[in-house]
Amino acid sequence: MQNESNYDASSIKVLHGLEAVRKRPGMYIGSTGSAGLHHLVSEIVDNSIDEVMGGFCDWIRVEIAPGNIVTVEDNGRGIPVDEHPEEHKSALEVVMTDLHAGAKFSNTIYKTSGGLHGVGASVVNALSEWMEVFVKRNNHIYHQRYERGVPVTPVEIVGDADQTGTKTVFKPDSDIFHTTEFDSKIIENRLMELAFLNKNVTIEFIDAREEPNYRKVLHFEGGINEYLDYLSRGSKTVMEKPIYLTDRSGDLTFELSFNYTDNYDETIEAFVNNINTIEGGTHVNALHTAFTKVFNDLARKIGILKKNDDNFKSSDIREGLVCVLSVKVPEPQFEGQTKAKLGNEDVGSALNSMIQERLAEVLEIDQKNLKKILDRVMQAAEARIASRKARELVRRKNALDNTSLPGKLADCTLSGTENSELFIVEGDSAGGSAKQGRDRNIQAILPIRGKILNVEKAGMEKLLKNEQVNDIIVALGTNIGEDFDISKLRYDRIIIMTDADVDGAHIRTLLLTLFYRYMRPLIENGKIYAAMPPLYRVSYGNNHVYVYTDEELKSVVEKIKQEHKNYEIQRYKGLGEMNPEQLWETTMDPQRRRIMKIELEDAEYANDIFQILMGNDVESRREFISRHASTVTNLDI
Ligand code: 0RA
Repeated sequence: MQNESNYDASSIKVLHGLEAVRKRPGMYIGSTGSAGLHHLVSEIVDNSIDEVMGGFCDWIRVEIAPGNIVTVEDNGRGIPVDEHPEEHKSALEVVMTDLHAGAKFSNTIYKTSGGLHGVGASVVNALSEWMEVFVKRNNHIYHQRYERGVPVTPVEIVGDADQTGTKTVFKPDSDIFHTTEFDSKIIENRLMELAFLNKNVTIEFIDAREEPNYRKVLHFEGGINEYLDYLSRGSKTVMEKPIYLTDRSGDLTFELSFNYTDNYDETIEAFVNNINTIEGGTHVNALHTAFTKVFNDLARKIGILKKNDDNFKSSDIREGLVCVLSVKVPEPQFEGQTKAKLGNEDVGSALNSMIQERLAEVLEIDQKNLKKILDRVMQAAEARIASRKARELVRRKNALDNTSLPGKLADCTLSGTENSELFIVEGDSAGGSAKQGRDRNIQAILPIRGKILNVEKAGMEKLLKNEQVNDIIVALGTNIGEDFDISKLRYDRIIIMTDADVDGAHIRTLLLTLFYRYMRPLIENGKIYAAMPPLYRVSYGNNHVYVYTDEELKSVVEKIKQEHKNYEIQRYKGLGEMNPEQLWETTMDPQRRRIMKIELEDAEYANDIFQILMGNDVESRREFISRHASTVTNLDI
């Protein structure tokens, strides 16, 4: 029996609510700019995702039509349409018009409310010029239309259905939003996140404003592991496949996938009930704490950290980390600027112990990946320590004397200008010739001794303590690791000039590894070169010619023979055999010399060799030596 006064009361309440939303839209959706506009779509899609999480739905279609009209359709159970016991109207109408019905009608315990999310379909309805909902349920299609949140038709049956589902169509109100133009990239990105996080759903996205229509089907069988591979695409990963961890404690669940790359920064995508928490929060802090604890414990256990070594710091375990964390929390509290930061302390502590437990369990079994990860973390720790030392050294030197460049450096008068060059020269004698032969305006010379080799056997950390390496760092002026600053670079080009022999190859490998690990932007910006001194000098009659490769030698000799001349070949064993003029002519004169730009792959290769030769992975070293027998003979190990 219809109770009139009750009906009036509920209508007044609804109108009151809609008015509040239209008066202060920012309170409900954050803003009336582009972010708020796109939030409308998320809000409707999230309702369908709730249905996916409940296991009732596996398909969602999102379409943006001309006029920026949005359609969101799913094959869930359909919003209930039967009469609401207290309000005496269809449950559908209550969900679409009553501000507080959203949470009550949510069929998941993982509420998205608390921040800007989960405000419900009624808020989207209130901020739409018009909205229409079609519900397939009980073999019927039910329909209702609203304008600025107010129903303009009753809920009525408009057709037959042999399936269930919900379709919502709406046009954002241009009286409310500064812009009603949707950016399809923003929507597709959000849908892609949802498809990665819910691997059993297929999401179709259509931008029908484009001709022909833009259409994308999003379905990721691999879930967050596939998300992880997507995030690390284009980077070199430490492990072949990501590590996946999951656990539950009461209603709190987590899923985590991670890998490491050789990048300096951390990439972490963290979600709470499918909401991207871009500001982090207690769950992300828990992850960092758990990783740091477990890696330190295991590093001590297997002897990578020795008794007197300091622990790895959180920043060490974060360098190069790529991670997707998805947690489900019954009562999330969202904080921060954009309400995208999780505040629940209890969630943090529970997650911390769950992640520790699962991580330790997996890595104790997977010793191979454990070693790979700890090597990567160790590399970050070494870079941190080295850069602190370099920083101290630079500070100390500056304290003594403002202009205290390394004593061995013969600087150029125009350092810091375009075309200025630093030659890092192997050996004091070649260094001496280079100093005499150079163009002192633009060419600086830093000789380094072959002695640098001795520390190689002790690895990179020791190398960084080496005085000669420190000289290089100070001469370049950029500092290293996290303190690296390319704007401080004192030369336009850095040219490594080594002999074409064993020691030369060694030094080049070391220097390239140093640049690759601690000053990578130098390589990325094309600042590092290798000099290419000639291998031969061929004299004939009163002439001579320098020859840089063995193939060239053949053709040069051939040519001289044809001219029936006598000739003599001198093979250069090292730079030291050339006098200053010869060195200038053949190797240093910008007009005549040959130099080779070092690409990232070259340095990466040097780093691999260094790693294999210096690392504690005996198996790889043995394999490498047998595979590269000839190269290794050259490297003299
Ligand atoms: C609560 C109960 C039931 C369905 C839904 C919510 C529902 C809401 C949305 C919003 C978008 N798509 C949706 N699909 C389903 C049905 C409960 C039942 O059938 O027993």
